[in-house]
Amino acid sequence: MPETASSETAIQSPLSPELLAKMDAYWRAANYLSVGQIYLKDNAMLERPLTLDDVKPRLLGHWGTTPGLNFLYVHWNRVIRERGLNMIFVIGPGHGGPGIVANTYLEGSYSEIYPYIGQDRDGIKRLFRQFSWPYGIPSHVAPETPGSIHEGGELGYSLVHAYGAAFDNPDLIVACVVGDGESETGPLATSWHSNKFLNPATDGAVLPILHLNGYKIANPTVLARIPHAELENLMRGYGYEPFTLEGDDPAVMHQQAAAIFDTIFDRIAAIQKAAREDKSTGRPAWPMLILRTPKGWTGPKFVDGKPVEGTWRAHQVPLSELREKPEHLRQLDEWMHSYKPEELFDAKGRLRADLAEIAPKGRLRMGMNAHANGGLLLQPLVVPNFRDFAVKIAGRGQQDVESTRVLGALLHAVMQANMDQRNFRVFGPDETASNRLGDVITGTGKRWMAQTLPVDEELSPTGRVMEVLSEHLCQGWLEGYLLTGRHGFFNCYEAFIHIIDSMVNQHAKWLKTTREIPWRKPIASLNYLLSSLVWRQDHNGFSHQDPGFIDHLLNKKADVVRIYLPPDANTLLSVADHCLRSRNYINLIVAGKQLAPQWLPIDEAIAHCTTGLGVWQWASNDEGNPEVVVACCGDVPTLEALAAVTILRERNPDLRIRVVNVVDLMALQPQSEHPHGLPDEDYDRIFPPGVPTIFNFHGYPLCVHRLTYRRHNHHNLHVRGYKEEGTTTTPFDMCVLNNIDRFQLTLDVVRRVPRLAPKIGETQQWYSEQIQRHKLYVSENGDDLPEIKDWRWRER
Ligand SMILES: Cc1ncc(C[n+]2csc(CCOP(=O)(O)OP(=O)(O)O)c2C)c(N)n1
Ligand SMILES: [Mg+2]
Repeated sequence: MPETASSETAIQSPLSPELLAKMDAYWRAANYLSVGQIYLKDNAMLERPLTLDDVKPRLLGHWGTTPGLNFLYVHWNRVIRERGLNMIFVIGPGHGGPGIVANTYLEGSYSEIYPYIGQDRDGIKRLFRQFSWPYGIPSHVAPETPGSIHEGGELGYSLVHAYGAAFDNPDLIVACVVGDGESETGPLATSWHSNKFLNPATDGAVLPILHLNGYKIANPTVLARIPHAELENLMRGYGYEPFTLEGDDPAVMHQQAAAIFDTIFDRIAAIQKAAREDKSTGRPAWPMLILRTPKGWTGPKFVDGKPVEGTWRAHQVPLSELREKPEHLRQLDEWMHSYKPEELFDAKGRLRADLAEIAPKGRLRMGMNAHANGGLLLQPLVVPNFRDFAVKIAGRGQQDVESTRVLGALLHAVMQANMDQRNFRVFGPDETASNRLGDVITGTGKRWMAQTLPVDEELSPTGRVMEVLSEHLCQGWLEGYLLTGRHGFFNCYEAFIHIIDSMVNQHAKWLKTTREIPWRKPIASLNYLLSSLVWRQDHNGFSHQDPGFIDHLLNKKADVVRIYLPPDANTLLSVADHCLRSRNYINLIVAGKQLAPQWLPIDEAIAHCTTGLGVWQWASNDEGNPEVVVACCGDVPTLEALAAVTILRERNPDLRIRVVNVVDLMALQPQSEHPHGLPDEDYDRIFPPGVPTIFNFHGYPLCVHRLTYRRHNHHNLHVRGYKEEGTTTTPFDMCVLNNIDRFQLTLDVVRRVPRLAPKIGETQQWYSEQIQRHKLYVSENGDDLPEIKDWRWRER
């Protein structure tokens, strides 16, 4: 294996002089259009001397990374055309948006999607003007950009998205640019390991390109300042075969790039052939490229006497004081003329035909690749009838079941039913079995391309469950998988899903924006199951107790986010079925994995989930006229609420109690705020004005207040929930510590119902005794009181 291909190929010249000239001209055209987007609102073809009137009032965008991206794009175009490759790009330094917009414009995709940006002088003027302009297009490779599945605004997720796109897409090649600054982020650092999960026989290829332009915004990058051999060894250590391309002389660089890309794509083809035709197994060393070029290549070398090209100063807008310094305007004029636009565009402002012909055609153009508009390729998921997996309810609350285990059986069936389509995967950070979803692994296995030992179970190069101890990888792979038109399911411990808070933000933004872009077709929803919940961390304690992901998602747009807390297995089945079939949402399902009582027969469960919240008549005795509403949301809070109801019945037999359970958290919001919101009239029927509600909630209490603050009777809504009290203790003690326990709820009701005021004193006394008894017992016995552990719901 060569040390680097640059030494091997330096003497090769695969490009004919004509093609070399055309590719260089094409690159110049892309650079010209990129600079134009950043600076100009008029005089797009420089037909008259540049004046300040031609320049945008606010200069916004990023030049530094852009010429490198443009260089890559023209070279990708050549290999796509010559080899008929099915290829998409993922741009880590997505702030190089002008470059990708320029290239999709040059290849014609842009004008086909946005006809008002035509292939003429006016079109170019509009192309320039719209960039970073109010109500125009964003500065990054955004959802608006043809061919993109990745914004690249928040750095770190390029490579993981690329791999997600490549899984189960054997004909697809994903060229992924990783910024050298981006490569310092945690998610990117772990993403290199994705190659231990990519099967060359059944998946596509990812070509990582480390864009080593040496700098970030204001600093050098780590990887640019270690010896080159150390960097190559790092890449070898990650299991890649590194190639290096370094230089700044365009003519030399074009030849070398062409030679290296030929070698690299030959390697990819050979790896795939070996795996697919020769049936060789094992983990190949996939090629990757280290591209070492100056930041801001071909831009101003010096500005105000300071070096710019090849430094961090080239990151954003190198000439930014056009109004204050005439010299800057002159330099801009010189810079733009240096690309010789008159050689690139004809009199009408159209890219010259002999240059246009070197771009791929039709669907092979990266801006038109359907994989980057996954909804176009989306096949509906086959979901077997979930009723077949229902728990038979022999008396409410009389049998204990692990709800997520029941879901695991459904997911297994979903996996089997979609085996031929190969478009469904389950992702999890080493917790799929722990979350009781182990059934889904049976018969499909877990994907693993690294070494296996006899002790291993269910690891397989063809496995369809993806397990790796990186929430970032699970999230990013799933996003890439969904964005390219497939389906998936992410299971995670509740407390640790926060690790990807920021990634889900970005996905939510993507979904929100694509809803407003007609050509982007809906994709499958991103489905989360959070289990191993705050209330049942028997092994782990405080570090594992955090229900705050709910609060995090509540900040997102109402038309993107759905949050469900099914109280038992049958409601979980119904919710999961709905989520798996849905489009363009982020669905959060919060459900426990521990043995827990089961409440609703399947038909009731479906009806309950359909309305999202409702009165449990079988647990109520309000006869349409309650004195108190005991509401609950989440499996453990529901159990405690029902236990409180049985205590209240004994202590106050004539008290009219209504029990309300909430599955769909968003139903609490007014309809004006969320499409799932219950109409005010219905809400008032369930929570009658003037009647106190004691609400027992799975997560932080503020959440419920936030959702209901516009509702009537909000002042009479009293919420119990997690208040950051945790440790390794008994399940019931966790409830006690956070005051969501049955004794507390009983006392709350007595305190809030005016008719029971005379009983407050004695109930307070009773409450203290119960808590004392409980504390003593758990301290001495290390377990909950038998009457608590063995408690069962009793019909009236
Ligand atoms: C996670 C994250 N942190 C910080 C930033 C702010 N930021 C934008 S660009 C940039 C430097 C990126 O450097 P590099 O990846 O090398 O890209 P390039 O040099 O190609 O512009 C930074 C720090 C960001 N976009 N995302
Ligand atoms: Mg950089």
